[in-house]
Amino acid sequence: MTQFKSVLERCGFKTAEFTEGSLTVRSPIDGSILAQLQETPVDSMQAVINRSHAAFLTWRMVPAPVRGELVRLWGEELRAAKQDIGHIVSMEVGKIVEEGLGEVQEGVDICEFALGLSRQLHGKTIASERPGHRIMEQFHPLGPVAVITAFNFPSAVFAWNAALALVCGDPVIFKPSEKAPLSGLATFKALERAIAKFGDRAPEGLAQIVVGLTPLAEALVESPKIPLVSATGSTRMGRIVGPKVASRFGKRILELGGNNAMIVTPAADLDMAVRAVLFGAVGTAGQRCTSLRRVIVHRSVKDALLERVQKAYGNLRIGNPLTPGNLVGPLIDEGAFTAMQKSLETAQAEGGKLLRGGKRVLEKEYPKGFFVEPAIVDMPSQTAIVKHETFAPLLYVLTYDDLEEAIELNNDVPQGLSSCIFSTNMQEVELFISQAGSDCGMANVNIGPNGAEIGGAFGGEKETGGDRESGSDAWKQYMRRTTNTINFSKELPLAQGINFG
Ligand code: UN1
Repeated sequence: MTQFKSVLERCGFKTAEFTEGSLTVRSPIDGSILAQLQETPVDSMQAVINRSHAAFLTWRMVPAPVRGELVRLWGEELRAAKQDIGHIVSMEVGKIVEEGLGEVQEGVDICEFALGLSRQLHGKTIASERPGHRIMEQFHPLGPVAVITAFNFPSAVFAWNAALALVCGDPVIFKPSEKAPLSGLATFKALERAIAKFGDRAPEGLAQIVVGLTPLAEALVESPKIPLVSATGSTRMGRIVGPKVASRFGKRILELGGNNAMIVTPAADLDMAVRAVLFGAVGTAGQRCTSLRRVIVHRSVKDALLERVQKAYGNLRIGNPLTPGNLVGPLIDEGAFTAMQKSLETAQAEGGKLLRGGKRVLEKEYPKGFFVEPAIVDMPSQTAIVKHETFAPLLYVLTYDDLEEAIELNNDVPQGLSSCIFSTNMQEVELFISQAGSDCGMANVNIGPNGAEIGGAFGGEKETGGDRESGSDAWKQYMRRTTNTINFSKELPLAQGINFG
């Protein structure tokens, strides 16, 4: 515990900040109290939002490449604090050390991406049909951006959003999950240090964090002064946030549930597929929105694949995520464990055969830690429970005979985040990534559904929300586009050939 205190202190926490508040933060490893955080009063939210708006009026006038300098500094701070923030992520969320560090690395990467982007926020020049006219578009800063994140990526998802928002000229208000506010705070404090180094070019209130429960998020979602709300979490949450933001004509980025599948064809390299199944279904204890939930395997290779997968599962080390060599940490809380048990029961009632796993382990050592054996269930068909996202290491196996059928199964779920195919047959691969193939936001070939790089656009279709964040041109959502038609002739011709008097 004293060691953890010194990690927090190195990350910039003052003792009173993590010892005197009303919000209890516990470690999922052993249930111990990590911090008592002060909560942001709900009645201060209007002031927070007003400060952000005032900061916007200054920040939008700072040239974008200068704004890029701020995210460069943030990236440096994250690099320097990588071990400490990664450790906090492990303690607070139960990720193994490698994955805690990987999460901070995503923050570093997006800062570098955003730095380059700060010189490339450009629109197009478009040919006009009228003589002596030119059409061009500009991207202008949008306004304050609210970033509401989930427990499972408490550091990276804030960084994805904030790095882009800041170079785009937008202030940010961050509401981390109440289940993992410490990792968010540590990431935010790195940004504060960068802002301090950046100096008075950064207006007061450029980046703010609010710590507490749902009413804080509600204030952000409902405020017409927040033109963009970026929210990551469950589909249930998205169904509340989406319509509320839409009713005031705000923009939103929703990153909701996933139900990600892997198709394994007779032409697959099975060794590679097994490794991808392992990281996909078991990594982060199955608590990524991109975690592998379904394997759709060709009947002819099913036994061979399952034999190898089961063998690999047998070698998994479950335990304290801070101990090197352990690959599976605890679930976030008891609720997650109960939900997994319920899904396992339902799956078996729907005809599934439990091949292995599902039991709670290490109960004696960690009476308050919910460690579980990753489960595999062989399903006779894609029943109701398989279409439901269970946020735990629970993998369903489905069998197919021809590829069209496998693609149909891949698509026949309400969620549309990520998907993948393992095949060395180019016809199978091309079909899977074609318009007649996977309907997901991400369709991978010979890699698993999870662990995306920040360079690509991240997000999915259907109940996943339909939006994109991180790389590619996701930045455009953090800006407003103006189309400018400029007449440099001495005439006033109308478009569409209209003659008006
Ligand atoms: C999430 O689970 O909310 O692709 C995000 C991945 C990570 C991000 C996951 N880069 O698995």
